[in-house]
Amino acid sequence: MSRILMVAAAQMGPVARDEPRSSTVARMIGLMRQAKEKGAQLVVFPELALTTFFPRWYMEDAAEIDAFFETEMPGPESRVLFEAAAQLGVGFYLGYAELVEVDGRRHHFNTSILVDATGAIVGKYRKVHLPGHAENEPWRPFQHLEKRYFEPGDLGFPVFEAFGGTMGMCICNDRRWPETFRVMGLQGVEMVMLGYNTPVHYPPAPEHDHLQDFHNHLVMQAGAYQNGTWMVGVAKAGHEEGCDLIGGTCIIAPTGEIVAQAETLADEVIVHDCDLDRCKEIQENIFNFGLHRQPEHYTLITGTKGVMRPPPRQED
Ligand code: CDT
Repeated sequence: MSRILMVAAAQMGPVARDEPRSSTVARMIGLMRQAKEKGAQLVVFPELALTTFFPRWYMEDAAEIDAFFETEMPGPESRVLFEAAAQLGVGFYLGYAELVEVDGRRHHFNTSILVDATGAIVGKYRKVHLPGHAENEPWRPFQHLEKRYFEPGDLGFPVFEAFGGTMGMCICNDRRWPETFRVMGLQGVEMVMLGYNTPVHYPPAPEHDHLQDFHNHLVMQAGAYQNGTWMVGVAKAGHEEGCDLIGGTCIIAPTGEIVAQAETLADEVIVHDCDLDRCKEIQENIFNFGLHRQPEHYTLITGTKGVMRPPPRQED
């Protein structure tokens, strides 16, 4: 039986701070319809897709911050997205800001969910690698306050049997960390979905601004190849509230090759027929983990957070 999954990457152009969620969701339903017309069974949306990328602003007022978060999913404004998906018979990956209360404590996460073609949530991931800083840094032209507004995800990197394969999720900065992919690779992942908001300008090292698109593809192509998995990376792109975000939305084969790529910085759908069995080309050969990995030599990776340099050499 063929395991071909037609996936759509639904890049979004900018979302203004005052754009109502109803308008953003209507744009997403439009993208979903385009994807369906092209034959897609699964549509991948960006990180924090329902709102502007709010960590660029320093805020202290809890109500102002919480207005960017969803307390239920589907919620009042996102329910129509679920209904449209079920009506079209397509699944989707959605990134959003999640606010949950557990044992009287409120938790804020940068979250993604996987929804099947009936509109049922079949997987959830909470972003583990939160970039940026926690306090206002006025020297920056814009802030990146993910460490202020979110806590690190508490679900690890689970994979889900859905859409005829083994599906994994991660979010934006996670793609820069090989550990993200390897933990899913060790669970036999066959397609990793990821949404991102990546500014062109990186204030701590502006000399790397011209490399943002290169680094975006470099890490996703490496993650795909080194784990023999399909990869779908989806941008929120363009000039959003004075900040330029990279595009480069793409679908990557298990060989690491980009097989489809967006051409604009606006709302745009690209698709590809992904043969999930092609993962075997890599997973059963060059990266046959069971045959070739030597985990006894990798203990530093889970035992240490920062760099552990060797002790200084003793002079005789
Ligand atoms: N959203 C997100 O994680 N963005 C980061 C920006 C660079 S770190 C300030 C990224 O890794 O793309």
